[in-house]
Amino acid sequence: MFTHQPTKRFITLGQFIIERQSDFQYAKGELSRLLRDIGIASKIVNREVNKAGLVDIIGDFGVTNIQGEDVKKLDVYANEQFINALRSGGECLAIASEENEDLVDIESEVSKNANYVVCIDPLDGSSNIDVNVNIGTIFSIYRRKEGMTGPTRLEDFMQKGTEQVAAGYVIYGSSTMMVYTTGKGVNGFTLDPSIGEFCLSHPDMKIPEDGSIYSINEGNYAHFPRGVKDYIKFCQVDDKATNRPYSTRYIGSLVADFHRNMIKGGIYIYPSTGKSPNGKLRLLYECNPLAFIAEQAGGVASNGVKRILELQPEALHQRTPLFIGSKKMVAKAEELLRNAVEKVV
Ligand code: AHM
Ligand code: MG
Repeated sequence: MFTHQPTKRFITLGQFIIERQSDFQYAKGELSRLLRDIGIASKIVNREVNKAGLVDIIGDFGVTNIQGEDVKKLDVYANEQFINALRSGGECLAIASEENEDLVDIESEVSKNANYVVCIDPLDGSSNIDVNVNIGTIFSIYRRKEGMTGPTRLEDFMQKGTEQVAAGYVIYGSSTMMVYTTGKGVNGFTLDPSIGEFCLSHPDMKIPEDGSIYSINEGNYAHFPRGVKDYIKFCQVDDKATNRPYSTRYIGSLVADFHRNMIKGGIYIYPSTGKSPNGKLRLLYECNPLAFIAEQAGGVASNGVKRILELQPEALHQRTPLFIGSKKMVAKAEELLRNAVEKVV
């Protein structure tokens, strides 16, 4: 006898965003449309990332971005896609992008009444583009500051991470995923290439409280502060009871390292170094969005002393050290940093 098996219901990103719209206090659909626009642009970027080895789209573009790094063609392409999507969507007033020194003002008729600004790293992990290793997109969304009218100003972007209304990342990997939060937990969507839709695959993501993976570029060891060196030694000690030595995993793409640690438990560190006292990573479009996601998933993000989300931004491309991931691991790193400072005093 034939018994009807109910088919498992697929929830697409678009459906999910609409279902959850009322979670958000300004539930007018504007934020939903912004997230949808970012989702669409990321599918276009994904298509190009996937054929990066086939067409002449990889390789240096021949210009240097404001961070002094070589810009790859794909970075430029991704930047344009996200800006275009946000421009035509009508909900975004201005964008702060890793690829643009100044704010990108969206001067379009459709967006003149928009209420949101977006910070974005369109293609993070750029050194991995030409070697077929995971790269990602990171984004953060803020509502314009209360009472601000007229053209966008820098102040619209100088808001603490605690003010983010949404943040997320896209990982272009063995499969492509979008993970985001609007402050009510974290959900992950995997792109089903057969239907061209992101489908809910990782509902209510949680970072394990503890882990046994540490991710840091140990090549810079000699330049690390004492406390970071102490933490690395702690990770390497043989101690069965605490699962040590931990494993080291470092892809060199923040999104990929963070995503793995989200799922398996772990810590990602980019500390200050002798050469770069504020580390390498940017507060607005790398650290704040991932810190929001980490906290929403039960993890922690700090600059070693203070919660990332409470840092007051002072410049668009400001950098900060980052310690992010499983609660217990970040707490231990902070403890050793404190101890090292006390020893010196
Ligand atoms: P990018 O935005 O220019 O790609 O730089 C950020 C990347 C992160 O994805 C990654 O974690 C880090 O830089 C790697 O830096 P390093 O090569 O110094 O370890
Ligand atoms: Mg980056």
